[in-house]
Amino acid sequence: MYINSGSQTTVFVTGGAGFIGSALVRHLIRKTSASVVTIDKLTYAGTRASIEPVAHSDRHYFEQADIANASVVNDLFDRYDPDAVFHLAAESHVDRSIDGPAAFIETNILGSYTLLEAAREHWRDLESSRAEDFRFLHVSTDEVYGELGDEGYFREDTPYDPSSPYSASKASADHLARVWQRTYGLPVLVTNCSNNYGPYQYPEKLIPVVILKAIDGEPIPVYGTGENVRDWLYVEDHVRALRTVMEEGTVGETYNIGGRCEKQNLDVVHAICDVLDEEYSAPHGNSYRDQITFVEDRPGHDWRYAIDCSKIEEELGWSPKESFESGIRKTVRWYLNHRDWCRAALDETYDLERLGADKTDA
Ligand code: NAD
Ligand code: TDX
Repeated sequence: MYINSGSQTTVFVTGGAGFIGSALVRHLIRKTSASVVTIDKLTYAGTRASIEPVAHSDRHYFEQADIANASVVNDLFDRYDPDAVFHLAAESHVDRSIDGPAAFIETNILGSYTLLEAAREHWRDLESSRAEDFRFLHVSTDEVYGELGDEGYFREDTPYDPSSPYSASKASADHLARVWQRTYGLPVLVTNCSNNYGPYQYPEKLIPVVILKAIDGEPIPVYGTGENVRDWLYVEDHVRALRTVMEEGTVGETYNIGGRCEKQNLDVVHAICDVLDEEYSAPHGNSYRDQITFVEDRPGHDWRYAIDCSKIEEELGWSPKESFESGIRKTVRWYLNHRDWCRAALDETYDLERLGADKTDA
């Protein structure tokens, strides 16, 4: 399925007003000739400001819609007649899933089911060459595999063993997506990716929380001992991987995507503080590292994630390009230069306080 094929291609991006989705929408508008329909409910995590850079394009359409609403979703398939779906819409924050799992079940499981059914109905009615080219890319996470000890890597055949309501809901959706291919023949592909970072990430995840807490002069919260390990991937590298899998991937297959960039949380926090010390020195002249504060651990906190991404590297020729050092510098600079975007993202319901644990320990 080639997005820049001779005829005009129309793609859906669910969750296109979120962090990764908006990076994908910006990429597709700037680097391809496709028409792009962003479908997003605009929860707390989504904002049209993140797709504003491409909003002027006459190939971009925005639809505020809930993927769990079957009649609305069916109507979108009828009206736009898409050739492909990138499915990213989700409730995505582990800590929020601990406080309130219901929205995760509704969007990640029921929403994915609703979208798969609508896509199946649409695909069944396509004429044969378009039906053959149609693709549904279900975007998921490495968290479905559970946690690793100090050794080993997640591979595509690693058994699922989720630890949080978030990862259990994503695992459930992954199973549904694969089954819609095996049972009904819908041309589904699945990707499981490691932790992303970069511009436009909602300030509830580790990296934007650390940047904003640091420059606000607040304690920087590190869960537990700070020794948990994540495998970090710059968001633009993820977007390239998604396009590669959409265009070159084999239907029915799963591709793990990772940064080959394992870091302990404390090392990530130190790296951010060091860039800030260089680029935005604190008024008191101390290092931002002085603000690091160890707080109560996350319940069910997975110890280590690390992706073996050799399948996508060897079969599809993708590999991560951005180094952590340059990616984190770009990210810190972006947040420093986009305080308005950050302010707009925060409100009376959430203002960088601790989530997913007893509030008295924040
Ligand atoms: P995000 O929270 O920044 O964005 C999610 C978007 O989905 C938001 O714009 C939100 O408004 C929208 N949305 C939520 N519920 C919806 C619904 N019912 N209908 C329509 N839209 C809805 O998330 P993200 O970090 O960009 O993650 C995108 C996808 O990638 C998710 O599926 C996530 O599980 C997956 N993923 C994320 C990471 C990561 O590190 N952030 C890593 C691997 C996989
Ligand atoms: O304030 C914090 N302090 C802290 O120490 C926060 C928000 C997090 N942490 C720790 C917990 C994790 O070990 O940092 C690590 C990263 O935490 P998050 O940014 O919440 O990400 P994580 O839980 O690893 O999940 C992310 O990667 C996989 C995304 O949020 C998921 O959507 C994705 O699927």
